[in-house]
Amino acid sequence: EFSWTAYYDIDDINGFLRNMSETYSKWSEVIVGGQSYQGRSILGLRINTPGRKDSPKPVVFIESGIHAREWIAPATTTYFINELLTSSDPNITALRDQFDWRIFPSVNPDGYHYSFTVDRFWRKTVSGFGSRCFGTDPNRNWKYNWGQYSSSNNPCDNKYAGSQPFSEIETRTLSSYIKNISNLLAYISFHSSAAMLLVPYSDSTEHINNYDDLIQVGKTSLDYGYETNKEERYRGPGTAAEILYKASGGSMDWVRYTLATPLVYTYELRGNSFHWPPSRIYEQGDEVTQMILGLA
Ligand code: 0X9
Ligand code: ZN
Repeated sequence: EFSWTAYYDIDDINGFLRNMSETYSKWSEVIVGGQSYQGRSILGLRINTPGRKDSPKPVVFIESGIHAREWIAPATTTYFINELLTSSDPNITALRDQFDWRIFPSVNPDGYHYSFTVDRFWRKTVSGFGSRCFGTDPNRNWKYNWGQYSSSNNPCDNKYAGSQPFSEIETRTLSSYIKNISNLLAYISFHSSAAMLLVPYSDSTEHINNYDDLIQVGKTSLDYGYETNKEERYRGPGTAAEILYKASGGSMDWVRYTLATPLVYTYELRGNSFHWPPSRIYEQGDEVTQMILGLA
């Protein structure tokens, strides 16, 4: 039985998605966002309660677990799905009804499985498995200013950007799925464990045209989060270049640049070098739920 007091491998997460889609089949369906090197499907859940027929709801896309070892990201994402579908809190049912949700708990399923079974600190994909060094950092592989900052051209490096932009089937297929979404209002990416909120672009200190709005909305989100955890304030919101480090080839920058999506955020959740006690997944699940409410 799936719960939020333990971490689960990819098959269990996908089982949870299927289960939810069957239990709530009127509102939700399993969606395929792409494919992985080892032949897995990148599964997500679409939640779209009936609205007015002539006006499609704005889409909110949640990308989680692009880095394999950041286990709290998929765990809080499934927690959030569960909240959206089962909560009777009027704030949450209103949140559920407000958007057309596309939620992907684990967009690097091979890497995630590898981090479960072989190497707890695996970050990358597993493409080229069998070579002395293998795997590409999927958050350095997107086709926007590829290979510039915090990126390596050495396959042995944890931040290997790949042989070329979109060399990875995961980023290639997922990006084309995202491109085909109309009405994309918000793109949210979950990582750990820096406890910060990042806005585009990650490789420049320049501020984009709606930077002030992004910061204002982001602050409200962080206020909601702090109200819940009352323990640790996230840094930011700000650009990675200003509050973390310059990095290129990330998903959020590609989405913002290519699709001009108005609201694009990366949350770095809490934790200690990617560890977060399973007994406390609930806390970060509630925190993430509130932070998304704050955004909304
Ligand atoms: O370096 C990263 O990819 C992220 N930090 S992590 O420790 N989780 O690896 C920050 C990414 C911020 N930049 C973009 N999303 N482009
Ligand atoms: Zn990460």
